[in-house]
Order: sequence, then structure tokens, then C-alpha cells
Amino acid sequence: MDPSGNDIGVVGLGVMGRNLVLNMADHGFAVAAYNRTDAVTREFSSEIGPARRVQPCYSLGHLVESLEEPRRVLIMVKAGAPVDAVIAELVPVLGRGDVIIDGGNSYFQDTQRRGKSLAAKGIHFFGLGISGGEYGARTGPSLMPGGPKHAYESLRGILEAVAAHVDGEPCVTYLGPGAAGHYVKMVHNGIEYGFMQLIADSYALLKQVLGLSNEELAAVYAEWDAAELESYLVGITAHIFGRRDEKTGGSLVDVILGEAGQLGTGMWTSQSAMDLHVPGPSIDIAVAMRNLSVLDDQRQVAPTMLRPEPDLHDIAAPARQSTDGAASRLQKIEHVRNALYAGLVITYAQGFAHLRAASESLDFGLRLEDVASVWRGGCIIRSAILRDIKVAFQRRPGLPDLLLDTQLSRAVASRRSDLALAVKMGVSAGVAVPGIMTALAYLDAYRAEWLPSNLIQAQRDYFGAHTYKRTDQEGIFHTDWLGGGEES
Ligand code: NBP
Repeated sequence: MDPSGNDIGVVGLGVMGRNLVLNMADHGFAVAAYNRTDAVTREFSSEIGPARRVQPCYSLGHLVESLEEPRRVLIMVKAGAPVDAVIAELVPVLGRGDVIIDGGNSYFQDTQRRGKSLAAKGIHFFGLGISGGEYGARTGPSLMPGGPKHAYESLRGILEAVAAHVDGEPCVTYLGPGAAGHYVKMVHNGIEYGFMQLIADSYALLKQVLGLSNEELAAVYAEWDAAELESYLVGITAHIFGRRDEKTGGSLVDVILGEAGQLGTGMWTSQSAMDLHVPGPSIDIAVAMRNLSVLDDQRQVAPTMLRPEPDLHDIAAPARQSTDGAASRLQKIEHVRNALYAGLVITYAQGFAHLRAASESLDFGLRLEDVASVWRGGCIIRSAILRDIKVAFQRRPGLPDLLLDTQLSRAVASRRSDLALAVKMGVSAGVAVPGIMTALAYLDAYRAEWLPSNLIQAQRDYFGAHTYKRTDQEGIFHTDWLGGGEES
């Protein structure tokens, strides 16, 4: 063994890997660093200089040899086949009791598979969700580890040191076996999609309906971020509106093409929710809107072909501001702020309900209070609301849905009219606010004493003899709808 006895090895020195290496080194850990392309390792090594406890390695064998036992290797490469490729190279040079950690955004089914196959070889495998982007990786991310509990102790020290800290607590804790960590990270990203759509809707209302300038938008979002909407995403939104474009001198946001990209985790969240039969429409609509935003050719012609009758819709949206008094405009901004707050809580509620169902189905044994705690700092969906969510789960660990918490239910119910007014502002101006609309529809459906799904059951029975239950009698029923007879 190399006398340096490194504490951990990191494979993959891309955006996340290199920043995590530096974060670990800052906390006193000796790190072996390897990248498939040697030039990247060389460049990284020359950038950081010799003072840090980072050892550049030019082969996986060399990296593994340099590690203390049990050897810990963190893989930070692109999700999918590259992770399998790295594991395949590591397995022959690792031994029983060693630990592989996959810190990428791997699909949870892949993590389940890898964990089983490596366990058979005596190697402990952790799927580690990491959130916080480049800056978080460098200064303190939110970490979501899942894997064999008995092996977690060998990682705890490093993870707790490098993670973000809130109120003196590290934003990391053991979450559960198998792919628990990657599952939680997937749903985190789904919630992130939902939040970004809601914030985008609020932007559309403030800009297109109320006519706020980018300077005003920067000020409004900064004000929101300083109060109950305090959150990473609202905070960066304020900064974005303040950023000038070097080329044009105008606002940078105005020259950014509105085609939203995605890497798949939002879609996976929606698909997984569907598999579990859990409603997650705020995430579904966010994924759908990114898909719609890239229908470039169709969106060129649709504005003309689908122009509404002017007498039916007030589409001269920006003109509205001139007829509104300043007080009314401020009031409308308040409605949008409250609608956004309610939308964020509703989206969190869907995400946590999804995690509860997944935990039961996949035996993760997730403690949702822990998830809320880990998300309070370092991650993209961190917000002041998570403090209330943590308290909600402390108050009632078995809470089936956050919308049934005494405090959060009041917070949302009292803002139902703001959601409705925000939707109305969008509808009457012809401005799409799909995230806010979905939040309102979900809330109204969730709180409804009666849903029209009795009709759906009747239709299913009519065309497919799928049977139905009755409100007044136990049993399963089928009706011969054309003949008139009923059978139980
Ligand atoms: P980058 O795109 O910056 O780097 C990708 C790394 O993967 C490079 O080191 C590359 O090596 C390596 N790699 C690839 Br691609 N194929 C490989 C293979 N077959 N064998 C070995 N190495 C291979 O990625 P990143 O942004 O650092 O993300 C890494 C992981 O972390 C991803 O799963 C990502 O989804 C996740 N993540 C990213 C963020 C973020 O904000 N960027 C946040 C949270 C999680 P090379 O230099 O030889 O090509």
C-alpha cells in the first residue's frame, strides 16, 4: 500500500467530482483523484498545486492501491453505462468489505441492481444523491446516502464533514437500504422541476400581465426571498433578473432562448409516481411544459392559428397595467406571491407522499423527517418551508400527506383565493400558468367532498364490465347498461 494511505478515492473529475475532492481536502481528508482522460487529471492537479492533500492518480489500480482499508471509492461520472464501466474496472482491484459510492444521478433501478450484484462479491455499494450543483459540491451539498446500513459508519465521518450544515446539523443522514438515497434524490429533482415551473408561471404573470420590468422583477423576487418564500430557487431568480448581458448591454435573461432542457430525473419522478399510482401532477406538468417548450416549429405557427376571438379573451395583457392603479398592482403581486407559496407547499406535499409510497413499496424505511432535514441546506429545493415540513413530520411521523398537517393545511387553505386569482389573471390575459393552475386543481380535488369519479366508474363498467362499488351497500356490482339488469 502507498504510504500516503488516502482516506477516499474519487473517480471522475468533472464539475462535481473535482469540487467534491477539494471540499474533502478542505476538511482534512487525503483524497486520491482519478479521471478517465489523463489530461483532465493533469490539469486539475496543476490547478490545485501540491499543498493540498490530493493525490492525482493515472490508473484505477494506482488509486485503489493508495487507499486505506476498507477502501472507499466515490464514482462521479455520467449516469448510466459509464457507472457500470467504472464498477467493472474497480471490482477486480477491490476486495471484500470495500465500499463503492455512486454519487451521480443514477436511475434507482440501476442502483438496486448494482447493489445486489456487488453485495454478492462482498463489496458494499451506496447510491449517494448529491444536490447543490457545482457550488454546493465545493462548499457543502445536501447528501442523500442509501445502501447497506452496517457499512454506513465507514462513510459517515467524511459525508458529515463535507455536507452543508443547518443549525449545526449536517445535511446528510443514512436514509435507507438499496437505492433509497438515489430515489430520494430523484424525487428531489422532480420537486425542483415543479418549483421551477411555478416560479416561471409567477414570472409570466408579473411580466406579461402586470408589466414588471426586469429591475422590478429582481427587486420583487429578492423581497420574496427575504421573507416566507426564502429559498434557493427564488433567491437565484432575483439574481438572474439583475444580470446584464455583456454583448447587448440588456438583461441576460431576455436573450436566453426559451427552450428548457432536461436530463431525465423529472421524467423518472413522474414515471415512478405513475408506477406507484401516486398523484404528482405538479411534477408531471413541469416535465410536460419543458417538452412543450422545445416544440419549436409548431410554436412558430400556433400563435396565429390558435389566436382566440378578441371579444372572448382579453389578450392585450401588458396594456392592463395602465388601467390598474398602483395599489391594485401591488395587491396582484401579493396574490402571485401567495399563490407561489401555496404552489410550493402543494408540490412538496406531492413529493413527500410519493416518497412515503415508494418507501412502503420498496422497503426503504424512509423517515420523512430525515428527508426534510437533509433538504434544509445545500440543495436546490432548500427553503424556509422545509423547517415547517420537518416539524410537521416530527409532530406526526405517520402523516399521510403534508396537506393534512394542522399548520401547513391552514397555510395552503388560506391562500386558495390567491391561487384562484393568479389563475384568473393568467386566463383573462391569455397567459399560460400551468403550474399554478395544476396546484389549484390538485388542491380543489384533494379537498373535495365529492369527485365526479363515480361517472368514470359507470363508464368503465358500461364499456368494459369493470364493475363498481356502491355507496349504500357492500360488494362489487356490474350493470347490464344496455339491458338494464344489475348483478352483484
Ligand atoms: P461532467 O459532465 O462534468 O463529467 C463527467 C465525468 O464522467 C468526466 O469525468 C468523464 O470523464 C466521466 N466519464 C464519462 Br462521461 N464516461 C466515462 C466512462 N465510461 N468511464 C469513466 N469516466 C467516464 O459531470 P458532472 O456534472 O460532474 O456530473 C457527474 C454526475 O453527478 C452525473 O451523474 C450528474 O448527473 C450528477 N450531478 C451533477 C450535478 C451538477 O450540477 N452538475 C449535480 C448533482 C449531481 P472524461 O473527462 O474522461 O470524459
